[in-house]
Amino acid sequence: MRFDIITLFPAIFDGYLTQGLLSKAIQRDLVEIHRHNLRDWAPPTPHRPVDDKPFGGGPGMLIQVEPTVRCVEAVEASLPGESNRVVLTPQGKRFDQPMAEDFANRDRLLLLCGRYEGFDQRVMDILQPQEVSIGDFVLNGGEVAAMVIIDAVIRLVPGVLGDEQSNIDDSFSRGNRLLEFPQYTRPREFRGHTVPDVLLGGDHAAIARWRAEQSRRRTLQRRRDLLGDPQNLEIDNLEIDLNQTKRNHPKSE
Ligand code: JQB
Repeated sequence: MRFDIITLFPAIFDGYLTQGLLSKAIQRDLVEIHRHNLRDWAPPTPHRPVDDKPFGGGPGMLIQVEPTVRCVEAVEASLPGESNRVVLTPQGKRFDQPMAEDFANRDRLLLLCGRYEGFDQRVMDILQPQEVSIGDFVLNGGEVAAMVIIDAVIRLVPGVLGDEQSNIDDSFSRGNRLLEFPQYTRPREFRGHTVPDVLLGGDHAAIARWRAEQSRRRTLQRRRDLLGDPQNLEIDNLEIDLNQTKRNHPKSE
């Protein structure tokens, strides 16, 4: 799988590309990541400008359409086949595990990272990229979001992870997913905090039951929205909070 990243700050990716799973996947030729500095397509004046003030006024600067479109066209002209353009933006469709699965099935992804207040609208009108957001908060640019996308996608590329992970990822993307149960490793006791007895007993059926129950409880309490019918979410959360209050402060009833 090949990623092409268009950015004004290619060095932001340096550490991410040279550590851990991703650097191994690159060494093994399972993943290719190419960065393209948008500034290379700026006018050849001393300051190489790529941004300007918004028409109609308002704060900040926008990335201009001309260098962006020229950059994308130059990158795509150097490669065969489909490119799958994606722009990171707070206005985009929320990134989730099914979208990561979808991206992992493409040969190539072109990630457009903005800065300042984002791109001139004509970048979207002309290039028609898929507009994607990693969540409801405001970042300073698309680079961190692009790393999130790459991180979620490469672990779905065959061979990048050990095969044992694939089942977990599959069930997570199929929609009927639960939060993970708590896990423990050595030591068996630290500062009076012990490992639940059931995990030390060797009764594998009992362990499976305990883990399933923990997953169900956690999901109900923390992420009721994962279980369906978001209409009941507020009411359910209120009831859960009430029950917790009763459990933790029984005298307050
Ligand atoms: C500039 C970005 C995100 C890319 C994702 C997410 O876009 C803006 N609009 C108004 C003010 C500031 C910005 C900053 N900005 C390019 C750019 C933010 C992505 C971004 C994002 N994907 N939050 N923010 N989930």
